[in-house]
Amino acid sequence: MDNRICQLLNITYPVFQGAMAWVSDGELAAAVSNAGGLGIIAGGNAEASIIREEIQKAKALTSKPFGVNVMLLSPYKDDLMDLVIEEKVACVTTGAGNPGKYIQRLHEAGIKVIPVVPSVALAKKMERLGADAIIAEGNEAGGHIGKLSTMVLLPQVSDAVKIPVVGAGGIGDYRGVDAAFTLGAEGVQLGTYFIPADECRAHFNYKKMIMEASDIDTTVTGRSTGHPVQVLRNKLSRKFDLLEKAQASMEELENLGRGSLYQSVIVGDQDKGSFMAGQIAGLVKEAAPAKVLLENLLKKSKFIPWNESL
Ligand code: TUI
Repeated sequence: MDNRICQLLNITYPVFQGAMAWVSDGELAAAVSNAGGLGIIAGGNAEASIIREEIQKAKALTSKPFGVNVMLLSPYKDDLMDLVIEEKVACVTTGAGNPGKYIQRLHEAGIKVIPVVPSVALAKKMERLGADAIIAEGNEAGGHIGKLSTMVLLPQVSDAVKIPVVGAGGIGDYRGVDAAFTLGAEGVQLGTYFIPADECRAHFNYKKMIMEASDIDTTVTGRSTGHPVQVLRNKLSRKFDLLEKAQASMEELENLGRGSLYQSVIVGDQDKGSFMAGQIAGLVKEAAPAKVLLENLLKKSKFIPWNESL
């Protein structure tokens, strides 16, 4: 495909599997990369030794490029940056902060740097500091979100920078893909869409909750903490709401959140888990191998045609 994201990363389709803490491990990332997209291992809040194993798993499962996401609120972010340089991964995406101080070192190691940005200002700053591309993620996305929706963020970011822009947040089928391209994107990133993938480790209850979600089943918790997080509504999200309305302390809210991703992704506890998901969950109905999900995403797309022979 004549596409700058494909050329930059040496991939077949400009489709990223968004990083999801605990969910996107080496196996899911390798499956998406093998299908021609870019799989991304989520660093989350994990220690470097855990992510090293996932990188090695991915390397054993694919010879195609894949990425690692470094979440910049992680206490282990510096260790993870050292790790990706040592392991020479193809690409690093970042979230929840400004990765400026790492860009030069990553480039010296031959690693492409693609930060997630929630605003035009940060997009311009990232371009100035040498980012290879950026991901403009709207607040339809799951997990930690910015202020603006994809519909308004993407065209403004696309106009503001010359580097290629990947659209994210709210994409769940070929219409979303083509809408993102119409708004100026040269690639797309989807997270929630890949949760039901056969190669995805998420507990069956998590997959089922995504596939059974309706249009209004997500909510945003944590607004009062300055770190809003989009999740499926459940007992835990309602507890969060109540605590926030009662103006609970940061410490109380942190205590409630602690371990909640382990509870959702690994244990599958529908009450105690934090089931991070994008607003598009209501459209996500299909469980299949990642390759089939990618084919079904693209086969009707006018902008990223699926190629049967690849
Ligand atoms: O990072 C994400 N999604 C995430 S991170 C995460 S872990 C977490 N859990 C609880 C609270 C906070 C984080 C779960 N999901 N998406 C990318 C993203 N980046 N969304 C928003 C941003 C962002 C926000 C501010 C990027 C840069 C930024 O810059 C601020 C600055 O320092 O200039």
